[in-house]
Parts: sequence; C-alpha cells; structure tokens
Amino acid sequence: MKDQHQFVRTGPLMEVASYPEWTQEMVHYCDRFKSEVVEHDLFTQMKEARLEHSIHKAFLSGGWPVIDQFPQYMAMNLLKIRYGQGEGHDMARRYLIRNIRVEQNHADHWVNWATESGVDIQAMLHNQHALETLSLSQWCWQVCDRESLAVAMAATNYAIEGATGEWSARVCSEDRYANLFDEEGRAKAMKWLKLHAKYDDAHPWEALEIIVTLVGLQPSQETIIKLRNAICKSHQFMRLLLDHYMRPLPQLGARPQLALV
Ligand code: HXD
Ligand code: FE
Repeated sequence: MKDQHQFVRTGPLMEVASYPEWTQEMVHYCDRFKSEVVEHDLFTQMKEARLEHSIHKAFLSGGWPVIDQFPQYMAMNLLKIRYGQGEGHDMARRYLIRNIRVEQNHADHWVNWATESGVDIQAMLHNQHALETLSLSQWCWQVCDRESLAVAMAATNYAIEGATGEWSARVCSEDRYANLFDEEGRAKAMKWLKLHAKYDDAHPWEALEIIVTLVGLQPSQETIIKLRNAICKSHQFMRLLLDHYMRPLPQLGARPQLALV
C-alpha cells in the first residue's frame, strides 16, 4: 500500500525545486552556513597559492581525523538499516555500501596530497590534534552514534560532502594552486581535490533524496529542526576548524598541551 506521505522524486535529482517545500526552506537556511565554509579565507588563499606553508600543512594534518573516520560514520549508519524497511532504507543501504568502498581510495589520495605537501605523515596519523579541529570529527561520531539515520546522513553525507564539493571546486577553479606542485607529483597531489571538485557531483543530492524519502513529505516540525540543526552544526564545526588554522601563528602553539604519561 502506498503511503500518501511517501516522497517520490519526479524532478531532476540536483535541483532543489524537486524536493518538498520544507526541504527547500531547510536547504536555503543552511546555505548561509555552508557559504562561510566554501568562501573561507583559508580556501581563498589556497586557491590563490598564497596560503602560508605551515598553515597549509597544519590544515591537511588537522583534516585527517574526518577523512580517516568518514567510512566509519557511514558504517554506523549502515548498522541502523534493516533490509525491506521501506524505500528510504533500501536507498540508504545501496548508497552507503557503494560509497564506503569509494571512500577507501579517498583516504589514500588525502595521504598522497599531504605527502606531496610536505606533511609529516607519521605525525598526521598519530599526533594529537588541536581541540578546535578535533571537534568536527567528534561531532560527526556523536551524531552518527546517537541520532537517526536521516539526521546522521544529513550531518555527514549531505552537509560535509556538499560543502566539500564546493570548496574543492573553488580551489581547483584556477591552476595557481596546482602549479605549486612539481610536475611529477602534481597529479598525485591534486587527485583528492579533483575527485571532490566535480561541479556535477551527485553525492550530496543523493543523500538529500534519501533523507527526504526516509522522513516523508510531511515530517514533524521537530524532525525538520533536528535535520536543519545537524546540517548547520557540521558547517559550523568545519568553519571552526578553518578559523583555527587562520589564527595568527603565535596562538597556534600557545596553549599548554596535554602531556602523555
Ligand atoms: C574541512 C576539513 C574543513 C575536512 C574535510 C572533510 C571532507 C570529507 C570528504 C569525504 O568524502 C571523505 C573523504 O575522505 O574523501
Ligand atoms: Fe570522499
């Protein structure tokens, strides 16, 4: 029997008008927060090849926990799914299984990008990261552990992948950044960025379609607010990470570090 609140998309996947009005409002509301990530000065300076080397390396290192854990966030969401529990669950199952495999390669590409940029890889993999930058990965872990499939996918597959598609496209929109790398290492260094910089990347839209299919045409106000807050929080934690690296250098190491005993 067909549920009258079931969402079945008829318009194009990658157009906001194809989704219910509450979704359109949510997307517009969150776009302000997304822009603060996409337009961030760190990415402007990266695109214009004038980002200070130490900040560049610190960013690549600080972004690693999320890259490392991203397939694990998806695995946590996969655990919430039971086959045949509805169209949203079946779509999410396919999406997550397929994309966990894709993210396997992305971790390798990030490590290559960091290597070509002169990052100390052992330190990146094993060092303690700044609290301001760890909060993004901790938030993602928390939301995937404790919230519903729809809310957790909104925070990660929609919000983080969506903003990332746009900031990486910005950095790749000119050759200036790519040209900082020697010709031999350039393709390797740029692979992660290039893969995420496809303007036609369907992944965040596929995630949005799944989220709307899961909650239906008329979710409660509470559900809408939960989704909206999860998306905006991811954007805000991304911004916090970026702000941290753009602070004047003396502050970067000024705080006392926890000693490992
Ligand atoms: C951004 C820093 C401020 C972290 C970026 C996280 C991007 C995650 C993208 C996702 O596809 C995982 C991956 O490894 O490619
Ligand atoms: Fe990726």
